[in-house]
Amino acid sequence: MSKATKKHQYTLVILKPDALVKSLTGNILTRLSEARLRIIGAKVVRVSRELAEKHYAHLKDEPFFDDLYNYFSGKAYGRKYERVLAFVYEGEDAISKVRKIAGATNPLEADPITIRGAYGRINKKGIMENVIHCSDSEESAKDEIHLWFDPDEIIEAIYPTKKVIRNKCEVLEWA
Ligand code: IDP
Ligand code: MG
Repeated sequence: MSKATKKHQYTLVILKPDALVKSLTGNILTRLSEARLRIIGAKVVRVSRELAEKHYAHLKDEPFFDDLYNYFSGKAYGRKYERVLAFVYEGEDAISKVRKIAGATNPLEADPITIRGAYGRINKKGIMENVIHCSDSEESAKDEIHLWFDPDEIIEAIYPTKKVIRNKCEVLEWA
């Protein structure tokens, strides 16, 4: 790809509960580090139904959404795994680079050398347990980062913010 077509982008990466169950955190972060991107936000999150419905708004009305929520929230694996790790990565062509390393949505169709191809599976309920989420476009990256992170949880001001008063304290919110 020529230099002129490269785009500076942000992308949301989530290590889903199956990544934690399979003890893949270090492995996945190492693979992602090969893309030469920078982490500008990182945290552990318990996924509420509300957050899952907003994050997967395009799947909310699917008959498998309850099972998808059970998986994505980690409830399927018990209390110890009711969490995900969320990251914001920044860099040239961040979205396509991470999607390439992650692989196709369906782990059975994903290239075996990708994260999903190597570690994903389809569970008994038919849900694609594919280990990692990554934004698929600049528009969805922006929406997802707004949904998952507050401005002061990201090391750089990447989108417009506004100051508001909450409990007598001045805090930053997305504008
Ligand atoms: P993506 O994660 O590759 O962006 P999406 O279509 O946004 O793919 O789906 C979100 C997640 O929902 C998938 O990663 C997978 O875990 C699950 N999923 C999507 N479609 C299906 C399906 O048809 N059957 C079972 N699980 C699905
Ligand atoms: Mg998606």
